[in-house]
Amino acid sequence: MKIIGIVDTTFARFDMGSAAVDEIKQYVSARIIRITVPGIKDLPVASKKLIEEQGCEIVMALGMPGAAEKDKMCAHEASTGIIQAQLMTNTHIIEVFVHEDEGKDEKELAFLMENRAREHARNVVDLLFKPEKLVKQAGTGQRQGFEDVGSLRG
Ligand code: RDL
Ligand code: RDL
Ligand code: RDL
Repeated sequence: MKIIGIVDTTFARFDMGSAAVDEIKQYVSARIIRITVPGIKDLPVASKKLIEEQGCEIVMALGMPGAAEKDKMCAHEASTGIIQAQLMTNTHIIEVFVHEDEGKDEKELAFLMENRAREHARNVVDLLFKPEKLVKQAGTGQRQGFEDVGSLRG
């Protein structure tokens, strides 16, 4: 059975990990290993450990960069670390970040965090089980959370 890793953070203000696990379970039976770390800068090594020590074939790294300038710097550093962990392990780590200032209020932020987690969970399922489904969506302006923007017309 394929193993999917889920890492999320206690810093985030919505339980994105649970949304991702719930979504994956609706589509496939895979073994899911979930861990939670304090913040986004802890995601790269946690993801790498899931791949190298627990045999995960793909990992979702979910987190919420805060709205302050230092949080955006932190998000860039975390992102760079996640990319480095992917290159070191030759394995996808799907980064699911929702910036705290992407929602106009708490309700919209919660909506976005849940829906981006669920939509990327479906990307993870497709990457692992049906990569040809993503090829069919090439160039279609997919977004996660809010509405898709679509292909160019003209
Ligand atoms: O290793 C412990 C912490 O340094 C680590 O958990 C950081 O990711 C925590 N953190 C910050 O220090 C910060 O300035 C976070 C943010 N901003 C942030 O915006 N989002 C986080 N963590 O998830
Ligand atoms: O690993 C899953 C996603 O994090 C990854 O696919 C990102 O490349 C998606 N992405 C962003 O998160 C973003 O903030 C993209 C953009 N901006 C962008 O401008 N163009 C993209 N992806 O192709
Ligand atoms: O153009 C509006 C948004 O698409 C843009 O602000 C994106 O950068 C928002 N975004 C992130 O900031 C991010 O860290 C997105 C993702 N991750 C993502 O994974 N998928 C998105 N947007 O559609």
